[in-house]
Amino acid sequence: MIEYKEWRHVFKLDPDKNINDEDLERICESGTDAVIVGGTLRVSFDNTIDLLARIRRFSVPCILEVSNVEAVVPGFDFYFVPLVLNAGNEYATLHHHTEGLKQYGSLVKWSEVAVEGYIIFNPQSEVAKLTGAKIPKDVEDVKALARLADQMLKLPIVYIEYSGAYGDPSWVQSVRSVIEQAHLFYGGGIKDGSQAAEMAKWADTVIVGNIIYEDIEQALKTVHSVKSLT
Ligand code: 1GP
Repeated sequence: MIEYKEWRHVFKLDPDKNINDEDLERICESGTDAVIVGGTLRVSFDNTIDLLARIRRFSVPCILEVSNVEAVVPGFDFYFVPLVLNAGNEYATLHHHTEGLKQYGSLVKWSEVAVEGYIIFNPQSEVAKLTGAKIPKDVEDVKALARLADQMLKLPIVYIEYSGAYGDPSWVQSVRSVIEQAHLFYGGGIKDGSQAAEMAKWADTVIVGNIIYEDIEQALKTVHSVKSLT
């Protein structure tokens, strides 16, 4: 069983992006709590299984965030299934989840799966475009979505997704203030240790993605700055 509720810091690697062996080793051996494999575009079975095989040389827990049914690969330690709460197109109907269950429903080990209640904030992000996300306009929108995930749907995880843009810490604080049981992930635009630490004040776990590919040294510094918080 993966104890994701104890994680403070996670790296997210995108199967569609290139990372050399040395950088991958530094990420996996950085002291981060886990590595999530996930992306929005061009995530396939082949590029996902390739990345899993490379990460498996290290002992870090490795989790698949399922982006599409074709890219479901067995052999990960755990699976996160995003459910976009502010989707505005067919993603709001859970059509893709139902199609996935038609193919894999009888095979899934449910003790290895958790659903993430995604709230998408960055309108420029690929995931916002893909899901036609209705971006929260004010703090009341934000709190309502957090309560939808936490209290109405009782999802185990709320994921504040700013992918590609650094978010507003006061909105993360607002989500924190209404959550009663869910574990809170924050991801988006973290470029250095101080930003990671700022979001870690309110989020249970901060997720660091793009900066891995842009500035590996800064990416690595986020681990210590989050882990050294009391
Ligand atoms: C993306 O939340 C993660 O799904 C991390 O975002 O890539 O902007 O760090 P960044």
